[in-house]
Amino acid sequence: MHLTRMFLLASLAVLAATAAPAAETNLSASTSANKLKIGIMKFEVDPDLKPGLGTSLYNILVDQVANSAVFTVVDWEQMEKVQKLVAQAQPNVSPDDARKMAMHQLGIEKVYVGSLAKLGSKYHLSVKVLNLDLTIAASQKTSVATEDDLERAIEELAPALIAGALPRQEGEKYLAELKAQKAASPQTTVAPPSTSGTGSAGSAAKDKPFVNSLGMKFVPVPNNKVLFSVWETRVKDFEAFVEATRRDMGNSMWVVGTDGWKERGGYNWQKPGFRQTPDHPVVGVNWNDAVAFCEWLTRKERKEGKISPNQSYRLPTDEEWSEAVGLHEDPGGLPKDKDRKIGDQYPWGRSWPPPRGAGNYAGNEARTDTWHSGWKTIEGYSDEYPRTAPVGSFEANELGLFDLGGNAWEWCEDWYDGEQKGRVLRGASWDYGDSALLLSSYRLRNSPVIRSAFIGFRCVLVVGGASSG
Ligand SMILES: [Ca+2]
Ligand SMILES: [Ca+2]
Repeated sequence: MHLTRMFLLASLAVLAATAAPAAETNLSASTSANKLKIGIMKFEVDPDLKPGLGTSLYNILVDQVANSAVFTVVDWEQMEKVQKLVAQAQPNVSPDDARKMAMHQLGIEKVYVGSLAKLGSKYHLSVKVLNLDLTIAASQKTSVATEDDLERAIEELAPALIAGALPRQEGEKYLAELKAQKAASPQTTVAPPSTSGTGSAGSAAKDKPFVNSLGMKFVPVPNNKVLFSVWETRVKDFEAFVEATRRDMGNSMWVVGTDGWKERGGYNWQKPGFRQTPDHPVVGVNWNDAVAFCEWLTRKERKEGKISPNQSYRLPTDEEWSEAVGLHEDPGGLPKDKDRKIGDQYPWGRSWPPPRGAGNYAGNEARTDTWHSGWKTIEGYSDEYPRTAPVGSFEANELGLFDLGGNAWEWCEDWYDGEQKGRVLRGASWDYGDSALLLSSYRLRNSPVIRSAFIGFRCVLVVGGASSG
């Protein structure tokens, strides 16, 4: 018991130490070198509302607050991690006290807590700014008639919320400056969705893909209402997102070494332990990062008129991914129930070992000086890439999709099972060489907060007015 407690306290110290230095009180928000540190908690959402709705609103608020350049943002994952450690180390403290202590440890001065409920036919959105002692510093509320109005609603609340977390005079100054800025630069007119060039989203075909603002290409998949990105999301695509949103991508992730796979400090998506060019698949992104990328891209391209208001990016569902890889499974049911059920189909066909050029898996080439010697590689197979390969280095499948099998594991939207602890990943990756795990029907599951050098993602574009599943 004693040891556990000591470990927890030590972990807490490490977490607090890795956070940026604590903000000083009464600092001026205009001195960017010494920005106020603010925490943003996950939104509390009525359980009967659409899953993911709260996360979308949370991500928009994070974007807005980060883009205001007034605060340093600490996300809910880190807040909750520290809060949990406090609670474990000191089981007698109340949840409120644990939150206060977590805020203190992280050097946070204010925290946003949001909630969303549906009463009658209206959606009620409320966001409060809490002080370090959890008293309310400011609060904003609004009601809207439809789910589609919520994004705009939180965007409209954001300036008041940002001002509300600042000392009063600075808040007023911030709002006045924002108003002046808006008056000086009238909104650019929104062009209608592009229908020229290589094809609009509505008429995309294998030989006429829809090309989005980042140069990602999308093609249809039979029995699907979505277009699939032909590639895994690339480093350069993800870089545009991180630059625009200043998302905190952390400084530790799972990487392979001679001692196996471990979470190690000093690594992130830009530095996963091997060389990545802009055209390599981004790895070291957790499920939440991938979802935030899709939501950012949706907002960006709707504003630009690149996609229409009823089109959106998201992760593929488990069922959609199966169709993309040519696996026709019975509809419905949990991914767990379909795991390895079709036992003779691989992304390249039915043969084992894979034929030459089947994809980027762990062949003999993977055994480099940072490889764990106990890790399996495929007997009788090798490709040119010991780690990730630039997207599209291998042949596309018959739908025109590259690297569904191999290269990077791909996050899907679904939970693996009813426990709702792990999200589904499909397709295996550069470090996998076990025949059972390379099956098209194999499902890996992982916590949505795990960042690893073998995990990336692929986006789909929802076209038309159909709602997602
Ligand atoms: Ca390889
Ligand atoms: Ca892949």
